[in-house]
Amino acid sequence: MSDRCENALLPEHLVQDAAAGRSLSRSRLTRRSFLAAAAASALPAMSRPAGAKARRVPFGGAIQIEYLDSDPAYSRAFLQHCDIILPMNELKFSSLRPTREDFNFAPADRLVDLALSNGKRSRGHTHVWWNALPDWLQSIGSAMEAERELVRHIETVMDRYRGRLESWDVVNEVIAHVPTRDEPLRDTYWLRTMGARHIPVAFEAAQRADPSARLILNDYDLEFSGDRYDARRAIALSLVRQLQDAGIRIDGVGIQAHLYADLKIDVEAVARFGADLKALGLSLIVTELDVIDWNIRGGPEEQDAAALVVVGDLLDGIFAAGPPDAVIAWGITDRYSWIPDVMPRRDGTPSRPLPLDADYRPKPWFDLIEARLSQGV
Ligand code: 9MR
Repeated sequence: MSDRCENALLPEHLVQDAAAGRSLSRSRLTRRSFLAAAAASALPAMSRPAGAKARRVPFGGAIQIEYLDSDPAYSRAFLQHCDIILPMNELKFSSLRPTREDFNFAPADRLVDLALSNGKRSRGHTHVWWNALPDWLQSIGSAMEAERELVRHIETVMDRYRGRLESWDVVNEVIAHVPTRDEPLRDTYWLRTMGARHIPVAFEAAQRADPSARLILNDYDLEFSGDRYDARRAIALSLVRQLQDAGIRIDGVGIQAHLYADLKIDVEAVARFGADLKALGLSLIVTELDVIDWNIRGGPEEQDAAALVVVGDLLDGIFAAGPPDAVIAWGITDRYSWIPDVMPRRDGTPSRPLPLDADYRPKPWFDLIEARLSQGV
């Protein structure tokens, strides 16, 4: 890795770009969500388009291995509703690398095989993350040794799944939660040990290992209204530009879309973000869609109504710059989700984060997604 890359990702460059990001040209957009929502809610609750093939933009879901055997309806729901099925946790560093010597591919293999043997597609999540790191890795303090381990990891994993995982979240959540001028990037093991150059190093290794995979920078809180979100979007754009300036390929940005139902999506800013990325040759992909309804008062009807607005607004922003690579939910049914564990509803009633409810019935917002993905606009 050249010095150029190292310098190109110094924080001050990021911050300069972050400020410039706010004056980017505004793209025109139409607000379709309410019309589409009205049309969608006229559909009978159980009706689904004939199947995945009818969609112009693929829909996917992240699957958890722990429920495959205990709940047969679970995998059936993924097979019925998804074009893309990806392992939620089994391709993370700590799952694949319980020890330094060994790679534990069996659980990920099972999920990727489930997808591909049923004519579905799959993708990889994720190489570089601050979380899910084994202790043995975090005890490595030398930059050179950490880089060797990172590159070996990416090369081995992508080599194994070459041609089978169509895209990879090469880096996940590298932007600071609350970015500042001095600290635009998140304080992680990788940043502390290797500096910001772990980002170009990871993308370069990924490109070498599987040139056919689309390489994605994935992050959260890229869709709401407010300075913190503006800054996070600007830093994402800055990272893309800096990678490109250093001659390193990046194909898209993943908007995780863990959507707080009580926050306002900045539809125009998302549209502008998508347009700016498009101008750089990149696309958007929605990677971890679910709805956080902990602050929504009332019952299922109010929860689903709030979810419909926030999902509709997100789709308006995303589609304004053209169809995304895919829309992927972080699960499929309310029966299994991380949200009630981490952000339970204040009144103790069940959360409703996912496209299907706990009895596998589609929500109105899933009908809206179906409509938009089928139309492709
Ligand atoms: O939903 C995932 C949960 O099952 C895991 O225990 C956790 C730690 O590996 O990761 C969760 O998924 C996260 C994803 O990998 C990155 N974005 C935030 C997701 C929710 O925490």
